[in-house]
Amino acid sequence: MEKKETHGSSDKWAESLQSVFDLALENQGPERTAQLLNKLADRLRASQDGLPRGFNTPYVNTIPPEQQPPFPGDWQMERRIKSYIRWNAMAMVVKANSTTNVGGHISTYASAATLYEVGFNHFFRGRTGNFPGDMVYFQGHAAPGIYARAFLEGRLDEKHLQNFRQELADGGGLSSYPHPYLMPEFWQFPTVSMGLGPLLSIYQARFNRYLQARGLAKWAEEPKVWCFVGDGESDEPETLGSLTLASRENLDNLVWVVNCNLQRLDGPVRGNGKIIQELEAAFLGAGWNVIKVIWGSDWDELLARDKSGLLLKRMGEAVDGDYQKYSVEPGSYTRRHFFGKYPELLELVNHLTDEQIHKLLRGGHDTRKVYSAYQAAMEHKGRPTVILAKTVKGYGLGEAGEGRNISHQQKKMNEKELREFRARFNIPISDDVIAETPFYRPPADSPEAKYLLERRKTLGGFLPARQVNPGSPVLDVPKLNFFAEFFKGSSTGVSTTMAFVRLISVLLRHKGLSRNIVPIIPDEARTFGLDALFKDIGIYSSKGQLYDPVDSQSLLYYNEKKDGQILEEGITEAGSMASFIAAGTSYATHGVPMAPFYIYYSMFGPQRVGDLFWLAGDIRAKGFLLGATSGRTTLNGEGLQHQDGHSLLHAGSIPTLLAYDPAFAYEIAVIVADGLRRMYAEGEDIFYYLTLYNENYPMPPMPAGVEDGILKGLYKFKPGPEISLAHPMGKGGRRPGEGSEGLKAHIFGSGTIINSALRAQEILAERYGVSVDVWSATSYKLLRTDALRCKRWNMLHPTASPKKSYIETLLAKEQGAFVAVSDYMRLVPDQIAPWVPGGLMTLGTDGFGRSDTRARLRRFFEVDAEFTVIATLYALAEKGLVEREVVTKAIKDLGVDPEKIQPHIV
Ligand SMILES: Cc1ncc(C[n+]2csc(CCOP(=O)(O)OP(=O)(O)O)c2C)c(N)n1
Ligand SMILES: [Mg+2]
Repeated sequence: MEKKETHGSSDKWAESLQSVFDLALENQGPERTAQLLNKLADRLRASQDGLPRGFNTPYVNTIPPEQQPPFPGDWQMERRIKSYIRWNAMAMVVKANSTTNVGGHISTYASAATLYEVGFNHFFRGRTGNFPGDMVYFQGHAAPGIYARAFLEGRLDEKHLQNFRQELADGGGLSSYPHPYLMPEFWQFPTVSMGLGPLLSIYQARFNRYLQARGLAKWAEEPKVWCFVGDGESDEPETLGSLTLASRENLDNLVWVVNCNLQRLDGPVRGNGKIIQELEAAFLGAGWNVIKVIWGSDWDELLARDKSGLLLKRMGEAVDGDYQKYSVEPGSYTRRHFFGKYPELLELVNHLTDEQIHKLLRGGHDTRKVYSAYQAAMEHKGRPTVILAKTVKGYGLGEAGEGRNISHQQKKMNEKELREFRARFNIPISDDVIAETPFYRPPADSPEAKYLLERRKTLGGFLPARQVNPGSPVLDVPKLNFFAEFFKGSSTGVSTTMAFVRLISVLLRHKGLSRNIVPIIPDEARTFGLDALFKDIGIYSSKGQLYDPVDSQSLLYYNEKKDGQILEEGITEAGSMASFIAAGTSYATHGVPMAPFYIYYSMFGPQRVGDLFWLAGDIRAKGFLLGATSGRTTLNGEGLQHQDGHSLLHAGSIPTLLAYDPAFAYEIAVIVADGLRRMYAEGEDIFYYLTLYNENYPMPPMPAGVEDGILKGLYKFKPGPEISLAHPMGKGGRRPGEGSEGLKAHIFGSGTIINSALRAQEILAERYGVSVDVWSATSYKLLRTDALRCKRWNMLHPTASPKKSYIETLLAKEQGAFVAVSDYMRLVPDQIAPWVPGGLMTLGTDGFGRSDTRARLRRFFEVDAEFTVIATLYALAEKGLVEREVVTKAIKDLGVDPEKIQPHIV
């Protein structure tokens, strides 16, 4: 009785507050009313410590039962199909681990099965005609479930499943996770490096809009980008880092489903809190449409009878650690500890047995609840949607790992556990074979097989499927002579960065290619001089330009346009890489090849977002990465954090990335022209990394016949002079009786530091009587790869006539000492040392950078002309070709302090 009164009076309170609210709204307007409400809410929070500060709604489903749309499918049929998939997903992991220890995950898919199956049966659309298909980012560790479905669909056979995680087995196998590089006709998006899938999905959805705005993609219905995210994965900064881009850009073509099974690998995601509430606040704050799917249908009736709001209160009180426990313990535990906290709640569940309490479903396992959420997400306009679905990790595994902290690592099941699993999901497998965990596929003429295929047919075909149509347009790429102006050279000083900017503006005038170029910049256009493009091609902005830019009178004004071509990403190298990847894979995802040119501070490339570089290789992205302000000594003034002397090592580690360190404008032109040809005319799945420097110097004309050498990594740029034997050093330096030919050496220079080599060439000729050939080493990585290829072949064909690598052939007849100098660590040129006749003396910029001028930095790092001279003389002395005293004298003459600090610390 008393309870009723309280309840009744709280209704009255609600009515009074409502009428005051209505009055305020009418008289004061929405803005002032909001201010007043905020003030009051602040007072309330101040008086009640612990009240959520952010945006939160109660811990119940966002969509009340009365607003659920009717479920259009046959849910029992779908349950059976899902059960078979569950079984096969489990069986493939258990089987693989019965004979090997290759690992795999059972519990992730077990918790997500309904989330995926509702998508497969009702929402995910395949590629048809102009429609590129919905783009679905599957949680990497859920891969067994996706394979198991493809098996039921008849796309994979038993052999594939049998060889899960055994790709090198006879006949091939399935890759552990989604890797387009390994399964190029199946997986579209790599996701297993957690956080990257969510980030990529935002930029993919944005890139879809970009393509459409520029008239490069047309579709009757817009594809949706679906991204499945782990609740533990939400701790990765990449996951939540770009949420506001999605809302700012009104990406209602984007749907995230966060599988909130409350667990990650080691234990609970938020044992002492609630991950769903925490994420809700973050997403609402970021402007997303949030749909919570917490409770299954069984709870509807309980909530409807909860007039006092106590159940709601209890739901809000219990923390995730409690909820995890309820999934593991029997129903009696939940009755006692969850409902039992308030006697009224015990009454509420009086009619339920312990078994029924244990089976009260979580929202993410309820097909109808999940369907309602997806349908609402499909219909939502104006904002991206996130669905926060509560599930149980390892759902259905029972004692083998349901809800347990070890669930994630569970890979084996004993016979008893297998029997329980079979019984729970009604899998038609007999006792005599169950221990072998056989796969089960319903016969082709069974209602399940027909239903499954019919659903996919209606939705436009299978998924995931990566398709590169042989007929998809290749680009009309420019021929080499299109770049003629770069081959002439220029007497005025320009940097390779300026040369590149010039090159891209020339490319933007090429009829066949111009529209497909995507310049990408993370707020550095003005640093690199790319602001010259603002006016001509504009910066993409879905809103156009709603204001008059302050610099509208200037030539380089900040020009935003709805069909702008530049992706100016702001200060996010990760976001820019995500755009690079979306653009660089557009040939596959959209059948529209795009050529991204992403230019950035080289130090903030692979060092900052290296995993995205790696992923770009996996996903077979094409395009050009341009590490500008490259080199440890060329970027003067900046210092330790900005001066890059090692990105070429990172780049060298990515198998399909061609890494170049060009010195001259014509080299850039040759490399870009060939890259465009290989990627966009020949269809090779490779991408390019070029260093660009910001030091100005005259660009020489291209010597004849060097194109091949530029592309392969080394060519002779400037042969040394004939040295008269009358030169004082000609005799004085050389050891007596060492023959009559002049002293000879070779210096390999890269990037801007080739100038140290060229100055050293002069000094060595004039003062020391050494004739030096200066070579431009454009790619040590490519030289090494080629040399290794030959060496390996020779090892495996020991009696055949040995193959000679490019570098060996090139240097076979060269005499004297070999020295390499670059603005990168010594390890970069050291890569080719084994194939250089007589070894390679390397100079490089090992160590932390410093703020200073170029000249001082080069002396400090020992890559200036003087050090190059000393190194060359020393290399000659080591070969016994000059006296050691000559080196000592040079050190003195050239003003080098032999006791100077060594930049390389350890
Ligand atoms: C960047 C990165 N760090 C660590 C891992 C290793 N890892 C794989 S799964 C996992 C736990 C996943 O938890 P959650 O995101 O909640 O997914 P669930 O399996 O629970 O659905 C971890 C730590 C990874 N794959 N990527
Ligand atoms: Mg989890």
